[in-house]
Amino acid sequence: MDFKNILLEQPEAGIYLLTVNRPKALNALNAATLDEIAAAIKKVAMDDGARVLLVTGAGEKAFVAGADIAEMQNATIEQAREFSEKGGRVMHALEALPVPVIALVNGFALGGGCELALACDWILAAPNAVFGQPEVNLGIPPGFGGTQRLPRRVGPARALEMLTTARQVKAEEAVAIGLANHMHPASELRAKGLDAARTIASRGPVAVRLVKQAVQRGGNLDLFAACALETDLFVQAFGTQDRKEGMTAFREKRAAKFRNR
Ligand code: DAK
Repeated sequence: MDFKNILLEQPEAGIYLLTVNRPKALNALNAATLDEIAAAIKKVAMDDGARVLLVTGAGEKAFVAGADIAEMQNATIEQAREFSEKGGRVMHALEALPVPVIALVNGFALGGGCELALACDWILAAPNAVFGQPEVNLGIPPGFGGTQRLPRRVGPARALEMLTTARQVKAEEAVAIGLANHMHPASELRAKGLDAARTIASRGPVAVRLVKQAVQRGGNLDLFAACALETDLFVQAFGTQDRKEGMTAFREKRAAKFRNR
């Protein structure tokens, strides 16, 4: 695929790396970039061999510094709605990918950039990572799901503080409040992301996909219904060849050879 604003690579079998690639604008998300991210997500979603998607930003300064302020400055109300819906669809599609998605946050993750990171399943942060929802400085609330995903990640009180004051949160604090899972030196961030991706790729692929489904869908249900959902997914896995292979390999004291079947 011919992308102008992103890179989509496959550094290893089953592992995709999406890089937002507009470093001169600190990787700000304009409409064209959102379209390309949507196309990349579709490609990963349709690849049966996909195991993990890593998402990062080009350059050393920013993951994504937000929605493109220059592009949206003169938008009409109709265009604003269109843009917000487009961004919303991209974040949903990312979140709904059947495989885990890990954000590698290597600098500013502000506004739409923070929302992009939040649509990923978890975040690894470099020490220079800065998270924030500065939209109130521009006279708008977040438009790509920040008011919904941030409180679900860090709790309503911490989210409301960030959303209403525009206070920026650095990497160490992000880890402390559960916004990011781990902090790694900038020079090691990509390698650590690949390590995590490799580990996931070595596990039972059907099981990994079902785990993601259980956590995401179950989070919107009461505990009883969520545990019933877990049982359904467990039973679904039990009929697979991979389940038989996993248990046989354990008994034979060898590594399992999973086939995503
Ligand atoms: N959009 C466009 N360009 C950006 C940008 C952005 N969000 N952020 C940075 N840039 C550009 C700068 O304009 C500059 O371009 P040139 O002047 O060189 O042409 C270049 O990137 C380098 O930035 P700086 O010179 O400012 O670099 P500094 O190191 O001095 O500062 C900074 C870095 C990240 C602190 C600063 O650039 C900054 O404050 N950036 C804006 C951060 C921000 O407010 N981001 C949130 C945007 S609001 C909506 C739907 C969704 C949203 C909004 C509306 N609709 C429904 C319409 C979402 C909103 C947001 O994301």
